[in-house]
Amino acid sequence: MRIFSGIQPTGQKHLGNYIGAIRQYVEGQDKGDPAIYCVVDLHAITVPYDPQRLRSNVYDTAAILIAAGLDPSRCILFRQSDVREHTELTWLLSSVTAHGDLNRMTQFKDKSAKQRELVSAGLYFYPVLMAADILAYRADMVPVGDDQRQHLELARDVAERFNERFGEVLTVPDFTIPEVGARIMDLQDPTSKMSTTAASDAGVVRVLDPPRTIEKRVKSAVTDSGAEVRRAPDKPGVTNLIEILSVVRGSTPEEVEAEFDGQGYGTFKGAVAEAVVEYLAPVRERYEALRGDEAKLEQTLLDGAERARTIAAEVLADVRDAMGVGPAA
Ligand code: AQP
Repeated sequence: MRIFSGIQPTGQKHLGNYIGAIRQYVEGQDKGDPAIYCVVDLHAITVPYDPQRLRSNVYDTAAILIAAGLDPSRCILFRQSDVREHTELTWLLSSVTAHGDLNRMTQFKDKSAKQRELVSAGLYFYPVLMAADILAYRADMVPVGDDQRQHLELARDVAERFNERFGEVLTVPDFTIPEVGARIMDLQDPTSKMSTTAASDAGVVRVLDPPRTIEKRVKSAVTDSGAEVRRAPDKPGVTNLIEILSVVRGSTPEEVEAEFDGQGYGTFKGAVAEAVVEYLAPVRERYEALRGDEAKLEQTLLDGAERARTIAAEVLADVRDAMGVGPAA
């Protein structure tokens, strides 16, 4: 089974990225044939960004992934822009992507509403580039968080439409969304997902935050006026904390509810804070060591790109041939 997923080099990754996606990447690396993970710098340029920081953010993200447990000798880890087949395939796939489908993408609607100056065409085309990322490797399985569901459905539609029109060239990918922790919510506004571009940092825990910051943010998480530690639609804050604790402990939400039955929110939040600090501490320590050696990170990404390109180039040749683009094969 071929696994593929991409992650943006935007700032520091947060607990939602870690639980929803990075954790799945690590679990998948020995199941994938191969497992391919990509730091998607070309996606990051669709909103305003600092060119000086983009390269360094790519190293930050690569170091977080390796610190989390990705082993570049057991998977392929690379930078998206190093494999130019992604951009060519984006254009080729645009001819089988429905304009109306792109208009329906909620991420585009949300992100374009936040732009003060330019809403770039790149932001609109983001889902086509994402489809190309996946389809360039004939990926069978894509691990993502819940917010990417709509983009994944689009990638499937694009592959199906391509195959109907040009023959069975592309693999229609499935996606895996974790049962628990697919949508980690903002600690201060638990009706919104934890997000890189949140208006305030107060509800966001970053993977590299110092223990004291994590503790403070978790302990001041918004809960509700009740006192029961149980999941319910009208208790989004407590539900979110129960999910977080069950993931970081490797237990079930039911076990967490049973353990804290009859105890107040204070005790519960203290336990969540402690568990999250413990969960992220080894990642932060390993990160510090890895991030110091930029040349090694660069070499890792280049080696990964070379391996990725071998696969993508073959798929591109098949796509061009099927579409009648370029000389006959
Ligand atoms: N809150 C979340 N809970 C669970 N999974 C999440 N993901 C993102 N937020 C949550 C998953 O993380 C992976 C990488 O996401 P990305 O590359 O889109 O990274 P990002 O843009 O820095 O993360 P955000 O927070 O999603 O940024 P905004 O909200 O600003 O666009 C994906 O698999 C995603 O599902």
